[in-house]
Amino acid sequence: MSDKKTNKLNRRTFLKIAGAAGLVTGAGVMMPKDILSARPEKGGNGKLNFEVAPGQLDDYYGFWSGGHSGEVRIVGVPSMREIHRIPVFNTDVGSGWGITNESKKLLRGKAAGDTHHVHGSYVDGTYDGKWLFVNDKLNNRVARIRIDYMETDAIVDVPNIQGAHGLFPQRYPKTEWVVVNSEFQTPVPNDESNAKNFNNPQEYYGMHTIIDAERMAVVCQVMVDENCDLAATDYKGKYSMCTSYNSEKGVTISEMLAADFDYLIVYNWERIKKALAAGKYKTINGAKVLDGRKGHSDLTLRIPVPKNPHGVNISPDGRYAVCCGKVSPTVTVVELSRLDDAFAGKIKPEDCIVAQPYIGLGPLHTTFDGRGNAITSVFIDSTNVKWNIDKAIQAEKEGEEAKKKNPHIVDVLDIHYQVGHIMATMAETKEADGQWLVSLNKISKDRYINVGPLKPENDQLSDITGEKLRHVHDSPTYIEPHDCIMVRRDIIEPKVKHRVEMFDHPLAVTKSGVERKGKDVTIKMTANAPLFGLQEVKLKKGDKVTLIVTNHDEIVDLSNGVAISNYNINFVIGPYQTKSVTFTADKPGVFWIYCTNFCHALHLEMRMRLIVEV
Ligand code: RUQ
Ligand code: CA
Repeated sequence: MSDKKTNKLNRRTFLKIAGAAGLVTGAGVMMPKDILSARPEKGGNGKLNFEVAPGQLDDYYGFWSGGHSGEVRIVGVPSMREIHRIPVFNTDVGSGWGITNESKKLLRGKAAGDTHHVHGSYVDGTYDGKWLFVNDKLNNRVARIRIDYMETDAIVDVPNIQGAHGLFPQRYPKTEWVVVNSEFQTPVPNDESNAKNFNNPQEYYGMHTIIDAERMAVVCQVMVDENCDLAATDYKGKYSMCTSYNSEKGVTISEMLAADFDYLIVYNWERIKKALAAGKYKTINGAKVLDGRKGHSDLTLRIPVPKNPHGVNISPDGRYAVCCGKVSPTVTVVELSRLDDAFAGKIKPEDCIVAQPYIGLGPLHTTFDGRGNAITSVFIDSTNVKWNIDKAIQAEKEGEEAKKKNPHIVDVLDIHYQVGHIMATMAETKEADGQWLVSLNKISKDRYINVGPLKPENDQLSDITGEKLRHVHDSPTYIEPHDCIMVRRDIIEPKVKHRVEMFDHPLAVTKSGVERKGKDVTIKMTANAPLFGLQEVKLKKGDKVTLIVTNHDEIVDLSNGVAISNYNINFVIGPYQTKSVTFTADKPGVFWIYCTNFCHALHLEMRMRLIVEV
């Protein structure tokens, strides 16, 4: 193997020749997809073509939260093919997430999580294709994913909260803040210094936390008596909000259901900024905590909503917040232009409500088609209900008789079964385009071949371009997608790189070698299929070893795996990527380091010895 280049696969040789001929450039690589991607014309009128034929590409990037798998997934829409997984709050042996030093530095010892809400960063009310943000309900963190590499690049721990749930980025003028809610109330602080309140639920509080998107650090927390469930921001950069279902401060189900009303709580950003500037906060566990409690504060406004409400979603024209009643069969429509007057005390909070139409049993979340219609998921009925916002408001004006006829209901679609979130394409932006709807159903029962007691969830795709919702496709998903967004391909695709910038990683290796300082050994190594930059490394038992590997292969889609036999180490590096691991060479013997990610006709020969001497 004197000249490894002569041993490359034919395709690679071709690509290299093509590169020399100028077809492959540093700036952009011509991929076969540019030739094959054209999908047939959009159908419309309820006749969209959902088939993505071999070689064709999807029209939308779907970003799915993976629930208690702790990850984020990329799903192509409308094919519903799972295209990629982005590890976040989990351990992923496929990529080495939770194994490499780079990922461990972000995870700080917590490689388990529970993601619920993925949202993109915004400029002027629509996605800018820069970041995704996702919550971890388990360990109370927020992660940021950089879209160019589709990798988690920052994780912030949020103090003073539990049940980090609803998350939403600022939509206007751009995402500087991201809000995250605490679904569970706890003592604040929740440690021995406050032990007197452990058994006193009246002294448990919720928090609406504001995070700086650029720095990924907590800006402040607004403390409230209630719990803070789902989150939303308006389209003007003035308000964020949360639903609360436990205004009772209950600690049992029956206590949490005692009241007929809970709240949509609105947070006034201008007043929050002023209170911060005026120093009106207490610093608790490093976070500036503002008092947003009823009767203590002008930072918050409470709009009463029946009963144990869940989702809150803003219509794409920025006019309405739609709150789902969950235990009430209604949704509550709040007109956002009235909030200024309500905060100024000119009208009562409940005067912001402009409609409260009947939807069905167990309304949870609402999405929008951008043509004045809302679609609400109804858990107990197992339906997606399409309804017209203007008609609901009109009937409310006309009174009870008009309301009884339910003039707002456009269509009711049965789903299979028990829907949580639903989302339409681009629906959380001002560019909602009303093409596709995904119903993230919690239960699949009989929809797939039986795989044992633990069955997949069932994501159902509907064409929403016509008057009626047209269900076209079922897609099983691994436990458990909670929520998703679907972003037009032209927003995301130009931002996504085929290879990383090699020197983004400060330790990128250009020359292989071993450095020793006493018992500390650093192995620097290149990988270029089918060769590691070293053929063997000799260690002494007890050495503390850091192995840094950089993939030097310039070919797009040529990744290398680095696995150390019997040392429980395995990670993968994409083109120009660097990752490192640190371990103690505690087992003497000969251990093969080998490539796990098929890379070459001589992939199996891509291995080297680690010799741990006594
Ligand atoms: S919640 S089923 Cu975690 Cu988004 Cu509503
Ligand atoms: Ca309640």
